[in-house]
Amino acid sequence: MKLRKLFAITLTGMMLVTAGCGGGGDKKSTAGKESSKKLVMYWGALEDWMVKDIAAFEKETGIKVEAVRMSSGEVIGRIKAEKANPKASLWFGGPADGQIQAKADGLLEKYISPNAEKIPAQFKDPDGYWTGVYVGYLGFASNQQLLKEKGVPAPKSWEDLLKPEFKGQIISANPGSSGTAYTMLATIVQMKGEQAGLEYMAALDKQMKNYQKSGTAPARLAGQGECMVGITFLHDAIKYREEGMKDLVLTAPSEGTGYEIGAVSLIKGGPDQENAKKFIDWCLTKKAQEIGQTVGSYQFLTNPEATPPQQAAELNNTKLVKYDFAWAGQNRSALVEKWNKAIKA
Ligand code: S7P
Repeated sequence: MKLRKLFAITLTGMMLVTAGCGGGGDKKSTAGKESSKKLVMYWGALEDWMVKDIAAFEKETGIKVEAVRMSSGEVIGRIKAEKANPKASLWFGGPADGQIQAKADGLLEKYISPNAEKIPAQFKDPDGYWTGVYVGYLGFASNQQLLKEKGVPAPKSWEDLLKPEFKGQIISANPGSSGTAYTMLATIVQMKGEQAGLEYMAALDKQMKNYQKSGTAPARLAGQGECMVGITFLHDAIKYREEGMKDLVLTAPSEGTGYEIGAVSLIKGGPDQENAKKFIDWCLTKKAQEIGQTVGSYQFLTNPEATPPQQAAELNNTKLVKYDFAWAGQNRSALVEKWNKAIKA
C-alpha cells in the first residue's frame, strides 16, 4: 500500500524541461544519417542542476534539449519499457549501479568519449558503456533540534541507527526506486554479507518512519523537522543546510560508508545519438563539471582538471568501504527483491 502510493507520486512528480534555443536546421552527422538539433535525456541528479546544464549546453551547441528528471529505478523501468522504440538517447546522473544494470540488460550503447581519456580508470566502465562525472558519499543528516529535545547525539555508525531512541525517527528512500537507497542496501550487504546484511535491513525497517521515492528527500525532511535522521548522500545535506536548514548536522558511519559514481551513458537505439555523444563529450569537460556547484550540487568531480566545490571539503575524511560497483549493478534487481522479502518477513 505504502509502495503503491509512492509510485503514484512518482508519476506526477516527474519533471520535464524543454528549454528552447537558437538551433539551426538539420545537418548530416559523421555517420551519414540525418541528425536533428534535438536531444531527449533522462536525468538522475537534482533539477536545478539539470536546468543550468541544459541552458549552458544549448547555448554552446544550439541543440535543443528535453529532459525528464527521474530516480534510478524509474529510469531503468522507462528505458526497458521503451526498448523497442527508445524515446531518449542519454542518461545522466544517479549512481552508476543503475547504468551497470542497464548495460547488463542490453539497454546501453558503448561510447568512449575522447574526453573520457582524462577521467581516471576507477571512475569509468572498462568496456566504455558509462563514464563517471561526479562522486558522492552516503551518510546521515540529522536534525540538531530534535536530537537536543531527546538528549541524544547524532548517529555515528550503522549500528547506532538501531538504537531505541531512533525508532520511527528515520527516513530513507526505497531501494527499488532510488539510486541513493540502493547504494545503502548494496553497501550494507557488501559489508556484512547477504544474510546478516538483509537481517540488518529488516531491523532498520522497524526503525523507519517512512520510505521516500528519491534519496534527496530524507535530508530535506530531516531539515524540516519531519524526522530525526535522514539517510542520504551527504552533499545533498550540505546543499539544504546552506539553503537555510540550519538544524542539519552531518555524520558518516564509523564502520565505513558506500559511495556513488554519478555516471553518464548512451541509451541504445535512441533517436539523437550524435547529439547525445556531444553532450557526453561536453559534460566531461572541466567547464561543464564546474556548473553543478553554482546551484548547490557539491559532489566531488571526476575530471582532475575541474575545481571541486570547496563545500565538499568537510567530507574529505569520510571512511569509505571498498564498494564493488560491478557486483552492485549486476545484482540490483535480485537484491531489491530480497530486500522486499526481508522487510515483509
Ligand atoms: O543530484 C544529487 C544526487 O544526490 O541525486 C542523485 C540521488 O541518487 C538521487 O537519485 P534517486 O532519486 O535515484 O535516489 C545522486 O546521483 C546525486 O548525487
